[in-house]
Amino acid sequence: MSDFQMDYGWRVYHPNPRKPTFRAPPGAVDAHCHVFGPGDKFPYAPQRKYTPCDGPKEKLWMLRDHLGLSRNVIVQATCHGADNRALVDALLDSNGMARGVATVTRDISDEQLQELHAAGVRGVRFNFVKRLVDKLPFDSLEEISRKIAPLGWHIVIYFEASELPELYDFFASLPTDVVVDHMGRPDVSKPVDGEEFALFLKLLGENPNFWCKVSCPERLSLLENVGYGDVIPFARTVVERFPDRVLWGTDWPHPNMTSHTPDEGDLVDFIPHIAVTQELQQKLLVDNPMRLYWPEEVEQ
Ligand code: 0GY
Repeated sequence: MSDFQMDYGWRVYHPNPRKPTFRAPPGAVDAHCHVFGPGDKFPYAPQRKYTPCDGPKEKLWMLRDHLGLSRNVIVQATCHGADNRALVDALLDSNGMARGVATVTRDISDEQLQELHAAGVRGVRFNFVKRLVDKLPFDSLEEISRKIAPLGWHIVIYFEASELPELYDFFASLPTDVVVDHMGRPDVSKPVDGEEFALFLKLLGENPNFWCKVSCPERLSLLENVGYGDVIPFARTVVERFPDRVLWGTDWPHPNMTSHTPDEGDLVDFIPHIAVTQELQQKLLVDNPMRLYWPEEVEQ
């Protein structure tokens, strides 16, 4: 029994997601998901902004198989701070079928970075979403960027669309590959060809080192049904304009969702609406994530 009590109103992930209709191509990667705890083994960080339900690795592997996917990229969530033990534990249990994105502090040593690399970590995450983290100074992030660059790692950034004008130059200055979570969280009530999303497309267009996760329609949609139709034009635009730099993920176990409990079957069935040909689906689900996370298995 864990000492941690999940927050009041926290939505536990779906107990019984349906089998998707869409069959992912062989070797498909869920490139954005998390493990939470379990809290009695891997305590949540004292400075966390929320206490989740446990989301252990065994459940993640079961979900992967149920959805017809093959691999995972596990992203360190803020509730674990810079304590990557639950992440590393999952990576080591994955038989090489999971890679990780860690959170680190500026004082991390080269030896600690090497240990994370050996476990399967290939990137760090910088989080700019104010409800999730206290602000970190740019010089700290720059120092971390310099330390991880020689390992060939990339930086995952998470921010809200309204923050992009202020962060744009900093992002463009990052020295590694950069992966944007959830399309930079567009406000999908605004037009897809409007000013706000244009700035995001400009960021991707001007910086060939930038990749984008076309993930989280369940977070971005303002509709009550789960087809997430209002997100489709945004995700489809990114997939069609940058087919070789897009990734997809479930975001299991869906931290901080309040509107509904996503069924991952619906999330998989969203894919053919945003990647409408087999060629685009192959790039989104297999070729791109393999190039970024398992390059040694890909013929260059
Ligand atoms: C996500 C989204 C969220 C949370 C985190 O690290 C986190 O705590 O990323 C969110 O609340 O929007 O990608 O998991």
